[in-house]
Amino acid sequence: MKKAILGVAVGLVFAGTALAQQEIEVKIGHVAPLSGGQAHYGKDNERGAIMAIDDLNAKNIVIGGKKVKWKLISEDDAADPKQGAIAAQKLVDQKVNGVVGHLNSGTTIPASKIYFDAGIPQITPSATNPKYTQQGFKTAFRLLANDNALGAATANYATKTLKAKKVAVIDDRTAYGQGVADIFEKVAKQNGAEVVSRQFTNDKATDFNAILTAIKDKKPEVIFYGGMDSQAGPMLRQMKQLGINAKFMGGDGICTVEIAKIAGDAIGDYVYCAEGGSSLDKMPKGKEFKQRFEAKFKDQIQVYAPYVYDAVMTLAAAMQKANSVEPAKYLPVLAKIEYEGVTTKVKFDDTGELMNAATTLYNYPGGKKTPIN
Ligand code: ABU
Repeated sequence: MKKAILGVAVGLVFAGTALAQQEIEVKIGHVAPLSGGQAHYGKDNERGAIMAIDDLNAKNIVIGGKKVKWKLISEDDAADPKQGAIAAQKLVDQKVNGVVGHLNSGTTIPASKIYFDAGIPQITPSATNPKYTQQGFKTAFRLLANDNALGAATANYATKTLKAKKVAVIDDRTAYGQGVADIFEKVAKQNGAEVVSRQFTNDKATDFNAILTAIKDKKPEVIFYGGMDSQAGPMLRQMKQLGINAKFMGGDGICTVEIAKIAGDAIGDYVYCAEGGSSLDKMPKGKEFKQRFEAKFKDQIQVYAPYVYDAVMTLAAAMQKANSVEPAKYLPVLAKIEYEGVTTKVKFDDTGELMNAATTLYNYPGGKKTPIN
């Protein structure tokens, strides 16, 4: 009798060991600014990734005959290109299976060389500078429209719908801010507008009185700002104090819920921004995602969380289809993937850009981010 019990116990131990051997851990790297003035964007992105990882773990996915345990490894690059490269190397050293990020173009572009050299697939859910996919890196993918679309959409709206003849342009000298401002300027000029002033600042600045005073004298009907909400918010307040009543426009970097808080009573329907995807209401699974996100985090989506969610899910879908979590094996499958995401049907062109990416314009009547197309 004792022998039989011992036999069963030994059998259970072996079975347990065998089961444990049947599990693999898949590491998804995520990089965004989790500290500094852009931490609210980074936290939002990280939440999108957490939600995806939790959903994947709830599905008991088996790849290559082994049950997968999905693990998020989240790094802070503080929106700084040097810290971005350090974070990328850390993820490579930890042998992550794929990367979602970085958030900023200024960190995503230099980091993409590190992932390319390591053969690790990378999907950015938010960096919009076109150069990212123009480097010939087969590991680089983007899940939303780039600055060519955002700059053109805002310039066309300014000149064709708002009928602006005189515009001023400011940028924060980052890869994103300067890039999107350059495209706005080019398209506005093509449409016959005069760029009466071109000014720049940086992504840490809070005092814009000198450049706004210079712009005020030129009487533009529209001021375009290439940069993030952490500068656009105080800039709007200072515009109001100086009595500048031009319309204010920007790309997706200012298209947050947070800008209404930062700008206070200087936000309104004269503030416009362009985002590289559909509005939540028009996304295939946007409404459900919004509900689940708000219930889970007791907070609103800032801007990119649904794209981050889709980026993680797209990597996972490619691994499942390839029946392998090895980057070299699933990368060719990822390049050809067709995945029905929250934000859109994900399919990449030969350079890694999202095909058929939508662009949505918003403004802020009463401080509420509201789609206008
Ligand atoms: N797309 C705007 C914010 C992120 C970036 O491209 O730098």
